[in-house]
Amino acid sequence: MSSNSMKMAVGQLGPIHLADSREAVVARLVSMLREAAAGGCKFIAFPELALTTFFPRYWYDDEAEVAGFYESEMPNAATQPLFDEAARLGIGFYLGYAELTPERRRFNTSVLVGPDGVIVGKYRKVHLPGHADNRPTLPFQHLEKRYFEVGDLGFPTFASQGTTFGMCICNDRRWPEAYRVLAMRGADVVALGYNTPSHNIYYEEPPHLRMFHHRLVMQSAAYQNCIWVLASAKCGAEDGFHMHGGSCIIAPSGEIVAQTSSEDDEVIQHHCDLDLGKRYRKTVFNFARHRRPEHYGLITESAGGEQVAGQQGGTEPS
Ligand code: CDV
Repeated sequence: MSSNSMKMAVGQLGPIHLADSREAVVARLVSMLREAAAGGCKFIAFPELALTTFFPRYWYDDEAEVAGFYESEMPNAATQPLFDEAARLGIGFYLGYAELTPERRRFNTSVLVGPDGVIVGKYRKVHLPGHADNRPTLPFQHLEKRYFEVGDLGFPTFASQGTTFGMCICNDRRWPEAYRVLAMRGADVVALGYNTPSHNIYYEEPPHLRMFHHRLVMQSAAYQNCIWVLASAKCGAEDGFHMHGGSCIIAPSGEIVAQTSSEDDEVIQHHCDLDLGKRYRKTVFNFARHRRPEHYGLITESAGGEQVAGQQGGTEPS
């Protein structure tokens, strides 16, 4: 183990039901924070939208009803005990929540908090899945495109606790561009939270593929970008709507080194060697030596999905 190591944790949340209060959820987060600190951890990653149920599954006609899911300040009265306890114990954390800005803009947001209990940085989810229109015939909805704007902060990284952190949120983890930008900005650790329904409402999908794809994207991203990935689920059945667990810590080798075994509140921990990624960065993934950005322009010029110049063969739509 190199001297440049940090014990880090993932704090998975079991279900949060509509009737559960912020205060009750924060008490659960504080309890996991204490468990991680008692184990010697200096950082813990919590889930996406960690303070409420996954409300984008519900259509609300009445804006006033939706308003109750957002935080207009962070920390606030309900979450202050988590920030205070982090400062008392000297442990940093990642927390996802629904953000309402002073301009009444709404984002799916995460914050990185230092071991002094002060916010170091903020990220707003870029890859919003789902739909914006009402589809009442579905078994449940996925209305992130209705309830949030696309994040406007890009993919920033933050120096904290002797390393460099990046953040992404749930569906972002399926997109290689997110991790690549974070790695190019020097991220050693990427913290991410998620709420992933077990049932795919858009097409028939064997249930085992949900977990397979979840791990596949993060393990390959960890290796290809020489980063630690801390992935934290909110899972189990929220008022009957099931979301998968599978929270894990992934090394820059792409290997899962710790994973949860329940679909409830659970803390996993690992001594992370923060120099491990450097081995790959100096060799197989030495970006400066081997990347060829002159051939990647299309990635930022176009979203894809349409015919593009230079495409060869099979150009007729079938
Ligand atoms: N909260 C999410 O972003 N969930 C998506 C689902 C809809 C596939 C995910 O990528 O897990």
